[in-house]
Amino acid sequence: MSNLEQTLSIIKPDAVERNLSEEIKVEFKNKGFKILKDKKIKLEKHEAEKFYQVHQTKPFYDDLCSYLSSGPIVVMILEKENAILDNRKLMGATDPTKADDGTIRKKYGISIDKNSVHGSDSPDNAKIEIDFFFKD
Ligand code: IDP
Ligand code: MG
Repeated sequence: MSNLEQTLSIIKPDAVERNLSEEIKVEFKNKGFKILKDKKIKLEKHEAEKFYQVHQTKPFYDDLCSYLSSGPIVVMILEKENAILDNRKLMGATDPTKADDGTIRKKYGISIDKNSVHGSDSPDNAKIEIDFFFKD
């Protein structure tokens, strides 16, 4: 059965600042993802707080929101069969030191907070996150 999905991907400040955006886009394209929309933006802290509100009870929430709003990011809608799970696989584990070889976080991630990419974790969140950035 076909399961064409869209997911929200973010290239985080640590990767944008190291000029890795184009290289990371190639990683997605090489795995069959179509980049339907993309834009480079900078979030205000209150916007990052809204985006990450599911994490608001976590001890790292404030640092996480400061970090995501610390510099430009690239947000993208990726499309592919099983895009949500396949993007999570391509990203690798949250902590780059635990990520498998060949994953984006293993290759580019610096630390658990500066882990270079975000990807939606479920169909519901993919819709919410795509709307967050691309609803006109
Ligand atoms: P994910 O990005 O792999 O989905 P989540 O658990 O949703 O991971 O956490 C969101 C983001 O919060 C992570 O990408 C990472 O940047 C940050 N984060 C997660 N756990 C920790 C932690 O224990 N310390 C610091 N930052 C963390
Ligand atoms: Mg997550």
